[in-house]
Amino acid sequence: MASTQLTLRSLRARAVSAPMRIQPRAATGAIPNAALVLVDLETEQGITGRSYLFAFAAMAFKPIVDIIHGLAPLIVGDPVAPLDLYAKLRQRLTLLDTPGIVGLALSAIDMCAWDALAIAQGVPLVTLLGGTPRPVRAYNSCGLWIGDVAALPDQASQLLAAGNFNAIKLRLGRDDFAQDLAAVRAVKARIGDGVALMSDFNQRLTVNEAIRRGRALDDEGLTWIEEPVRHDDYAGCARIAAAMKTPLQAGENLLNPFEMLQALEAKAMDFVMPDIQRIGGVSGWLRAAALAHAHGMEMSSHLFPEFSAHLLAVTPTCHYLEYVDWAAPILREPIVIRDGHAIISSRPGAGIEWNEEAVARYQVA
Ligand code: SMN
Ligand code: MG
Repeated sequence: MASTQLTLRSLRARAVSAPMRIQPRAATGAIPNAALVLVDLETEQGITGRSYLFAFAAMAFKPIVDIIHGLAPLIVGDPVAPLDLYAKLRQRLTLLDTPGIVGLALSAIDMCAWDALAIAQGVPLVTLLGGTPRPVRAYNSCGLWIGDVAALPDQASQLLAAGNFNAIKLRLGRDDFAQDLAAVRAVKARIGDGVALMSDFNQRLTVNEAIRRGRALDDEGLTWIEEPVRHDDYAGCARIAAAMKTPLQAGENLLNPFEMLQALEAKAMDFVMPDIQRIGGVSGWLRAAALAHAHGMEMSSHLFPEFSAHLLAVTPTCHYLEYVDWAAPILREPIVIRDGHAIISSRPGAGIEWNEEAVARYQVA
């Protein structure tokens, strides 16, 4: 039986500002709401593919929405074939180039296209990609932000209990390293050695300071130290990775698989964690996964737990899914965590369906 070819009819992007249960405060500053752009790719056949992007700040809403709507006329009437759509748009955008907001838009279109294809086949995305739905090990990344150290142990216990997690992430990068160290020790004392504790500096340090802090943290039992310095300083990252025993984790800012290859070749990290909206959607992720495999390197995800669960399930060096609940308020069925693992639902596609009532409540003009 020949399957129906999908034809792209329209792209629709909407901005929503959703509430967060625990307000993030990384070394980069506070994030008051989840600034999301919801994308619907409609087909002539009535199937809709869906994805969302993190705009991170309200000021980015309009440019992202405008770019997505501006790209639509270039591909309306085309087959919903993600690699072809990307190749066509990439060629048309060569003079503008594609990092930044344009790249986010291309990733969103790619994710929507794969979602639509999986829905058309009536299978979860992971199945279309050649895998099977399976639980994916996750860490809870919804808290332990920069703030009062005394409050961290109780929050760590709460984060572990919500979903029976066995891994959580602590944010570091305070001006005073003594406070960072106190935070690590306070959380470790509460959770014990059987629980994985990740940490993230959000690019806050210089290379010398990162080496100093990294060595001082080496015997504290951290699973990884993430983004100690500017993400694109591959030589600096390589020096830091070589100087500490704790694995250096990075990758959320890699803009495509080519950048990832350069970072891998520069030995800029020990673990890698691409972000689906930057690395190039589902298609970019699969290419990145092949690179991580070739380098024998553990690969984790960054945000987007819904799509990332499907992708990690077909990633040869699958390590950890980063769990955040930031899109949960606007999703009909938020991803479920059971026994510290993300559960891939059996519904067709990537599992993104909007709770339209909530979307109407949080939509930004
Ligand atoms: C992060 C992501 C989103 C907001 C703040 C911090 C962080 C992570 O870099 O890895 O989760
Ligand atoms: Mg990070």
